[in-house]
Amino acid sequence: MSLNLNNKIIIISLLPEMFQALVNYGVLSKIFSSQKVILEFINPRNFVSDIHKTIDDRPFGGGPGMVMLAEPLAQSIESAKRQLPQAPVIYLSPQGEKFDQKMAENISGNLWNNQAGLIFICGRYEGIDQRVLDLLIDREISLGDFVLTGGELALMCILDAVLRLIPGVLGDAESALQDSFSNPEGLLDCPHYTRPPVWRGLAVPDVLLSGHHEKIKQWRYKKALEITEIKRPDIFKNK
Ligand code: 4GM
Repeated sequence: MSLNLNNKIIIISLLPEMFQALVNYGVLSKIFSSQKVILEFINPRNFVSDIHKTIDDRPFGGGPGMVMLAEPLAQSIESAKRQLPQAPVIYLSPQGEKFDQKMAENISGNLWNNQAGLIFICGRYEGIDQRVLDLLIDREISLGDFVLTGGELALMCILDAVLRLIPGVLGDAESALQDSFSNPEGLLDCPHYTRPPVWRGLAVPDVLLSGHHEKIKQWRYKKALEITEIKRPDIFKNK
């Protein structure tokens, strides 16, 4: 049996062009141009046979909006699974488990260490036929308690959060470790300053110019605690 190494992410979407925003810009673009991670798209429209290219229909039971047809999605997922048989099939929807930094670390580690790949489904309209969820989806994730016109933007946010954690993607090896939520205590990040030392009458805190690394570390930790208590008491009270 051959070793099945795979950094491939298959995205099932009616609007694959939207992902150019993720692929072509900023530090993440390198991960794709170097083929460290490979994105592949499957458009469910390619599995529609009728001349009108129907991809959605009115919901049984009535009500506003349209629902994505089961069969083109099922064929898209099955085609993806033939390529990545071990990959989890993940659906983005407002009904999913709430995404956070822990989940980003988990998915990133999974992609990088298990090499099983990932399969994502982006819904449009009011969502997809429930039977696709029942039969073919392993996991449902939500970016937060709000509704978008499609899952694509939510998935781009999730991929950005996941892929920036892959070793070597960020310039400074430590910068991901110090982020809000990612630091060992799960606190918000401390304030940052750069040149000039005085700007519009506002001075950078002396300690940051002192060169005293231990004192700087203590100051940053104290600020992170203060900021977390003020801005996110929900996180702070669990500390
Ligand atoms: C309704 C049902 C994800 C709408 C299923 C997708 C928000 C999120 C959609 C769907 C989405 C989110 C498409 N809106 N909060 N819109 O992560 O896929």
